[in-house]
Amino acid sequence: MLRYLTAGESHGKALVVVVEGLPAGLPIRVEDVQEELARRRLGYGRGPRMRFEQDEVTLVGGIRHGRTLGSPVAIEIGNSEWVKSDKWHEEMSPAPGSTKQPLTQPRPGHADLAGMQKYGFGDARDVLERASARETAARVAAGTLAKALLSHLDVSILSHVVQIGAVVAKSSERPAMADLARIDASEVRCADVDAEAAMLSEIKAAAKEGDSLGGVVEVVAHGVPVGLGSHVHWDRKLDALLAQALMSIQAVKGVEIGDGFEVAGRRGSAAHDPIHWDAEAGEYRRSSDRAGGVEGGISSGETLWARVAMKPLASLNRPVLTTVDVETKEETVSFKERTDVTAVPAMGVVAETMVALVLASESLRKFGGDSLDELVRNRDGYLASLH
Ligand code: EPS
Repeated sequence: MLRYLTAGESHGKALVVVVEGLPAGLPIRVEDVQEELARRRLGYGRGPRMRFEQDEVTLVGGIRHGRTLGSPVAIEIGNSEWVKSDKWHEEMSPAPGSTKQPLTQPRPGHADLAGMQKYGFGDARDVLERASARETAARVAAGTLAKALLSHLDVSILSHVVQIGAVVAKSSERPAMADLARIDASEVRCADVDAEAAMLSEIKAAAKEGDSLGGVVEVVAHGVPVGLGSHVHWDRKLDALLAQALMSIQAVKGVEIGDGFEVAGRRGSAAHDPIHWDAEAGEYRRSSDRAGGVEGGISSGETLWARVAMKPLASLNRPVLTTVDVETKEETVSFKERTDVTAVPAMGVVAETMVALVLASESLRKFGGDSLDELVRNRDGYLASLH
C-alpha cells in the first residue's frame, strides 16, 4: 500500500512530499512531475501567482537512473517567489521571532478563525499558509508517481470541468483518454465548447466584481480491473476511500460516485446496471454504468467515475462579508489576501491525483510485489484467473 506525507507552507521556501510503498523499477523522470504540475497551473480565473510560479522540482531520494529503488521517494517543489525575491523570507522565517503584520480579521468560509481558536494563534497566517491549496502541488507530484504505476496496469485517469458557477455543461459521453489533450487545451478544462464560452464570461463577470466562483469536476478512470477495494469492512470500501481522498481537496464540499444523489430519487429498476456476459471478450459487462464502476465497495471493471463539487473560494478580491477583528472584537470585513477567482479547472487535476493515489494504493494491496515486474505478473495472473 502507498503512504505519503506532504509538508510546507504556501509562501515558504518549498513543499516536500515523501511517498512510501512504490515497487522498484518504475520509470520516472523529473519532466513527468513538471508536466503534471504544469497541468495543475492551467485554468482561466487563476490569480497572478500562477503566471510566475514555476514549481521548481527536485527528485531528492528514492529514484536512481530514472527508476524507483523501492525506497521512499522524496520530491521537493521550490516556490519561485521565494527564489526571485525576499518578500516572504522574514514573514515565513523558521527562526525565532514574530510577524509585524498579524492578520486578525479572519475570512468567512476559510479555515482562519476555527484554526486560530483550535491552535491558539493570534495571526491567521499561522493557519492559512497550510490551509492554502498551494499544498496540492505536492499531492500532484505524488500523483505523478501513482499515475505512472497505474499506466503499467493499463489504468488511466482524466478529469473535465462540468460546471463553473451557474454554468453547467450539457451532459455528454464520458471523455476518453484521447480527449484529454483537447480538454487541457480549453481555458476552463471543459469538453463542451458552448459551455466553455459561457464559463469564461461567468469568470470574467465575477472577477469584475472581486467575487469568486465554485463548480463541479468529473473524474474518470479507464481500465480499472474488477476487484479493487472490498465489501468486507467499512474502511476497505473503494468508494469510501475515493470519497475521503476527494473530499480532502481544499474547498471541496461534495463528492458523488456514479449517478450519486440522482439515483436516490429513482426506482430500483431504473437505478442499477444490468449484467450480461460478453462472449467475445470473455467477461461480464454492465449495460450501463450508473454505479460509477463501484458496487459494494469493489471496483466492477466498468469505467470508474466520480463528481466533485468545489465551493467558491473563501478569499475574495473584494471582501464584503462581515467578520470580527479577533483583537478588538469589532465588526469589520476580512483582511485582503491575493487570490484566484476560481480554481475549479486546477482542482480537476488534483482530483485525478487523489483518484490515482487511491487506485495505486489499492492495486498494490491487491497484487503486491517488490518490483514493477512482479506487480504486473501478479496482476496478469489474477486477470487470467477470472471467469
Ligand atoms: C491560494 C491563493 C493563491 C493561489 C494559491 C492558493 O496564492 P497567493 O496567495 O500566493 O496568490 O495562487 O495557489 C497556488 C499557489 C498554487 O500553486 O496552486 C490559497 O489561498 O489557497
